[in-house]
Amino acid sequence: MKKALISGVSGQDGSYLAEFLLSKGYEVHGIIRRASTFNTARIDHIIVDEQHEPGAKFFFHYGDMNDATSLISLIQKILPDEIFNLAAQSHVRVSFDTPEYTSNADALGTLRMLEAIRLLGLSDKIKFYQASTSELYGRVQETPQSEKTPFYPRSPYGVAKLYAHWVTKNYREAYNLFACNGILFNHESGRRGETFVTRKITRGIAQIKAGLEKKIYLGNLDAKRDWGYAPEYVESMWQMLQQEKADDYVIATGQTHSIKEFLEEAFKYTGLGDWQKYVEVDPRYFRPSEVDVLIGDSSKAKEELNWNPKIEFKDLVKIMIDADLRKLGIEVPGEGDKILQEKFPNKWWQKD
Ligand code: NAP
Ligand code: G4F
Repeated sequence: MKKALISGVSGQDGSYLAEFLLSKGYEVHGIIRRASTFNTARIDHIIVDEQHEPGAKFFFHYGDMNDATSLISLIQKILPDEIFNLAAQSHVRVSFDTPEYTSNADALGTLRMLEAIRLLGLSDKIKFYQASTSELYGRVQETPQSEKTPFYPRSPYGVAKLYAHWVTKNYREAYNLFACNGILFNHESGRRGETFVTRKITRGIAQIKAGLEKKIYLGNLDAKRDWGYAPEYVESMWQMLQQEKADDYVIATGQTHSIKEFLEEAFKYTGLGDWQKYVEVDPRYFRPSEVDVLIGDSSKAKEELNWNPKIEFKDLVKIMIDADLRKLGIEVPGEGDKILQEKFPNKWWQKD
């Protein structure tokens, strides 16, 4: 049985990836950091009471990207076949407020993980996945962005992830570690963090419908993103580590839409009418330097990994709205559910 170690297992991607690997028969170990409140809501359904049961396949461990010893001892104890490094301070706006913390966790944290593998003499035994990002393209140097496009990050988060990207590549070249960078464009779901723009909108709409809120306060509505569906994106992470040779891949839909378009689609779907009645721009959410437009070219992943996303922009909006309405016990239009049933008859994740 293969063993995987996932940092950031309590996050959107980590929780889906854990479920995906369990469906593939892996023994899955996740790193969780200590918090003053419960932070396992996204994985509670896979933890259940099996943690100490014979035959259990999912285990979590306390650790932190800012604590090298915790990473070394976990890797030594678990001896995973594959490590997925997904832990990060992943909020771009917040990285302007906590640049040092973000750099420590996202840049040096990746180095700590790589050094742990090397110092334990496991460079030829472990495969390593790094959660790289389209934020590296920042002020874009060409359109669409591919693995060959030069980087120009625009935030402390982007700069920290640039270091992580290059140090991963360096350990591949210097120590022959099987290490891949997945350059993933934005991907969303019902599990998306509540302060990212798509989820802020879909959750805000559900709250308005429930009579709990009257308005949604947002920042720059003109930015454009290449948004895909998270479960499909985590599958690509695993696919990268199953190749003959380690490499870097862009994962994207190849379509781009503005925040305004997201609002239009979302309000139309829920029948609330004109979004402008419910949305106010609050400059607090502007960024000191913005990434205006991202659109990815994932032809390499299509060709080499056979990775083809099924969920398009309009589907994604409906899936996310259905999920947020359901969470508040409100009647769900159900088109999102139908799309999921049609496109993923054998879906491996248990909740959206
Ligand atoms: P997320 O929901 O914010 O999850 C981040 C995870 O990292 C959480 O489990 C968080 O723990 C953990 N974490 C944060 N700081 C940590 C630390 N110091 N030590 C240990 N764990 C820590 O992010 P996501 O959307 O799943 O993204 C996963 C990864 O992909 C991130 O590295 C992100 O930067 C990258 N990425 C995301 C996207 C996207 O569109 N989603 C695109 C490209 C790249 P808590 O639950 O305790 O906060
Ligand atoms: O949803 P966002 O915060 O995502 P962003 O900045 O693109 O970053 C996400 O995707 C990256 C991949 O490219 C990941 F690496 C990163 O970890 C994260 O998952 O913002 C998207 C856009 C931005 O242009 C932002 O200015 O939406 C704009 N926006 C407008 N109003 C807002 C808001 N963003 C947030 N978070 N909150 C707002 O109220």
